[in-house]
Amino acid sequence: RLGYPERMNCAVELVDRNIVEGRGGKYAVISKDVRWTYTELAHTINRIAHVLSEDHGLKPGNRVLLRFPNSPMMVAVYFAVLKAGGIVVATMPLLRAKELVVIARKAEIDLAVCDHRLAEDMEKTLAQSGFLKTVIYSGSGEPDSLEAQMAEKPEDFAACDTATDDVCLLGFTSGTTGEPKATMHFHRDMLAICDCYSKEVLKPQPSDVFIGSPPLAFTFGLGGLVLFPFRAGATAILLERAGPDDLLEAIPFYKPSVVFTAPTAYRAILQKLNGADISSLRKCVSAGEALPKATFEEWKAATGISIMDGIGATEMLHIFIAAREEEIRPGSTGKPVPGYEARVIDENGNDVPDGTPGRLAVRGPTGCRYLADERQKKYVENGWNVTGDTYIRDEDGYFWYQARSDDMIISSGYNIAGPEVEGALLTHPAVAECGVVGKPDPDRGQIVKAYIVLKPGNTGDAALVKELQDFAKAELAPYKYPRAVEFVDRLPRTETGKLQRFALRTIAAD
Ligand code: 3SK
Repeated sequence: RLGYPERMNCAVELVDRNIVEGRGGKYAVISKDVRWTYTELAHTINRIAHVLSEDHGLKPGNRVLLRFPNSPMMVAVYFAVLKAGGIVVATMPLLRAKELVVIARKAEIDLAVCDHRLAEDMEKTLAQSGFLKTVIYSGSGEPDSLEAQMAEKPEDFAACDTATDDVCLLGFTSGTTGEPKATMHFHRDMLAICDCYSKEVLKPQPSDVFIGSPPLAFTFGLGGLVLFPFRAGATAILLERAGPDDLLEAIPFYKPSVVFTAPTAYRAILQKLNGADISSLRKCVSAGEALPKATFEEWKAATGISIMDGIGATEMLHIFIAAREEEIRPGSTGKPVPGYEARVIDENGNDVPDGTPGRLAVRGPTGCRYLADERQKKYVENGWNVTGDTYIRDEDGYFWYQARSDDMIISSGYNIAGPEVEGALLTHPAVAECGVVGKPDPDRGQIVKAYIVLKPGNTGDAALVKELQDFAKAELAPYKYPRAVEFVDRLPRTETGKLQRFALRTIAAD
C-alpha cells in the first residue's frame, strides 16, 4: 500500500535522495566534534561500504555488529552496512561482554565495527563468542583503524540492489525470560515508519533539527534521531551522553526544534529547568513508558508544548499508537498511527467492549518477525501483533495504557527482564535465592527491586546492598541493577517450587 518499488535500498532513499533533491549541502548530522552535510555523510558511508565489502568480505545478507555511542560515525557505519546489502545488529554501548556474547552467537556475527573507547567488552566478546572473527575499531588512530582503512577509498559506491523486503536490521529485545530475541526488519520497514508515524503524526519539515536521548541501537532512537530527520531532509543532533543535564545544556546551544525522549527525562528536565532557554523546541515526543497526565500538564504549563505520547515496540520497529498534537487527551496514548489498526482483545482473540481492559493487538506495514524463535507464535496471533500491553479503548477510539501484561520491568524506558537480573545476582557468593520484580516509582515508572535470601553467615546490611548493586552493574548493563534490595527469609513459591512473581510484585507495590 505504501507503494515502494520491489527493488529498493533504504540507505539510498534516506541519504542519497537528499542529494538528488538538492539538499546535499544541508547538515545531516551534527555532534560535538563533527558536522556533516548530506554529501559529506554520503561520501563517508560510501568509503566505509568499500572497506566492509572489499577488505572484510561483507556480502549481501551478512550481519555486522555495531557498538558505538550515538554519533555521526555510528550513522555512517550503519548506512554503509545497509548500502552494501548487509544487516545491522546495533548494540547499546552499556551492554557488557556477557550480553554481547549472547547477541553475537544468536546473530552469528563474524564482523563488528566498534568505537575504540568501547573496546574492553568488545575484546572479551571476541575471545568468548566463538563466531566473531574481526573487529574494526573506529577512532583509535591506529594504522588499522576504520578511518585509516577508509582514507584511500573512493567517495562513490554502487548500492547493493536489495529487494524491498530483504532484511536490513536485527533489533534485539529482552524477553521475559531474559533470553534476548532478534526482531527482523526489512528495507521497506525503515521507510514505512517514516511515512506513517513521522509524516502523518509528527509532520517534520526540512528546517527541523532533531535531538534526543535514546540510543540508536534502540529503535525509538533510530527512528527519532536518524530515520525521521533524514526522510524529511532535516538535521540530527547526536549526543554521546544524553541525560537530562546534557539535554538541558545542548538544547540552548544547538536550538533543536524536535526532541525525542522518555517521560522520566521530561520530569527531570522540569526539575532542573531553572530558566534555561529551551524555547527553540516545537515538538516533543515521548515513548518508552506511558506518559502520565501530570507530566504532560507540567510540561505544557512550563513550555506551552503538548508532549506527543506514543507506544512503540522493537517488534513493530517504532510507534504504532500515538497522540496527534491537535487531538491529545492527556493520559491517553492516542489513536492508531495512519497505516496501523489496533484492537483490544480477550484471551480468545475476541474484541472486548470499549472501556474494558484487554490485550493490545496491532497490525500494519511493520510487524514482528523473530529470528528463529518459538516466541513468534505467541507474539503474532491470526496476523495480529499482541504486544504484551494491557489497554482500554474508549468510545471515541483513544487508547489508554494500563500495564504490561507480562513480567517485564520498564524502568525509565528500558525494558528489563527480572530473571536476567536474578541470574546475575545468584552468582554472588552471599546470595542463596532471589526474586526480581518491578516496584512502582513516581519518577522512573518502575524500579528494579530484588528480594534476596542470603546464605548463612552473611549479614543483610547497607554495605552488602551496595556490594550487590555494584556486582550487578559489573555483570549487566548498569541500568538493570536493583535500585532497591530487601533481604527476606524466604521467597513465595508455588507447590512445584516456581517463584510467585505476582506475590512479590504485590508486596513491592505496598
Ligand atoms: O519499546 C519501545 O518502547 C519503543 C517505543 C517507541 C519506538 C520504538 C520502541 C521500540
